Amino acid sequence: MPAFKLTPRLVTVGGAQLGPIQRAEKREAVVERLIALLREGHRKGCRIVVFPELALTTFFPRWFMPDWKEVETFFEREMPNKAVQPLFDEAKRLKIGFYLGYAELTADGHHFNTAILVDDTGKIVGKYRKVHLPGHSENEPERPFQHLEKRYFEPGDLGFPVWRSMGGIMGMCICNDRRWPETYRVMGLQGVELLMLGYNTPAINAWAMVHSAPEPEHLRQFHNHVVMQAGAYQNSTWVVAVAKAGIEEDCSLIGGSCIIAPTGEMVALARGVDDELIVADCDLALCKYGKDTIFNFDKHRRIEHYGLISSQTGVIEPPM
Ligand code: ING
Repeated sequence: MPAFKLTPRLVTVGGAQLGPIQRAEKREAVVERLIALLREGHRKGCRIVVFPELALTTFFPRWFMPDWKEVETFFEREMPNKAVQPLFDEAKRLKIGFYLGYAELTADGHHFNTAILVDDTGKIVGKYRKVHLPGHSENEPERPFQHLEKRYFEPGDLGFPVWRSMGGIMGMCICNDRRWPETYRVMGLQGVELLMLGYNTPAINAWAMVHSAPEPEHLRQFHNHVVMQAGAYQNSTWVVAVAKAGIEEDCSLIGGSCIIAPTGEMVALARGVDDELIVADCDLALCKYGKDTIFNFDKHRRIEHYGLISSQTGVIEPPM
């Protein structure tokens, strides 16, 4: 009996981890760092390069800024714009698609934590706005640093779309989204094969510092990876996850950028916490096995029992 042979569908993907972006660093200087990583990706045969969440500025939700004028200095009003255009131009010249996270200020005044997918012809083919916003909305001075995403951003209003582009079915999410199984499943139900995400994850949980026993640091990295390896396996998709890392304005952000196969195995992992490119040949055909067998959703899921997942937000315990 000849072994079943899958025709490979190879896409070489780069994860362009960024080291810290200090508050004073100009967007133009950051874009030069992004272009350097893009060029390294080109040398290594990448067709797609994934950059982190909020990749153009420092992670500004760590500060309480009462003046919205100051907050909005961290947002982009157009995309591309003058500061970012050189990245778009170089990517088009090198025929490389990319995921870019940034803070979006819309023409009608809405604020989102956003990511775009640009294809290898330089066209913006997809946009995603972060759905799961962690942290809090009011200043909590007792914290060593703030996490004011609920103050500075609105929850995403685009859902979890996927796009056919660059040889596969591509999906995006951002940072905290990766901790919620619903994120992967909604894209899994659309056949996602390559799920890209960026993250900025503090090494310590500021809330725990004040309200409970601080979480041991090693759990940060464990939780970072376990949720994505599970999401990749349970939806038979590649996951490319890219950190902004290092000590940013005295706040330590974890690294751990990685590329995870549809089997859940990690095939590339960043070593440091600075600008660093990881690369993997992602065979999208590998997704087929899981989608056709163990996670053949149409064959095995029993949605008549899943109602609570989308009809109930919080926990309702059984009566005492
Ligand atoms: N950062 C963090 C993340 O979800 C966080 C916030 C850290 C939540 C640790 C829970 C535990 O990775 C962002 N930007 O979402």
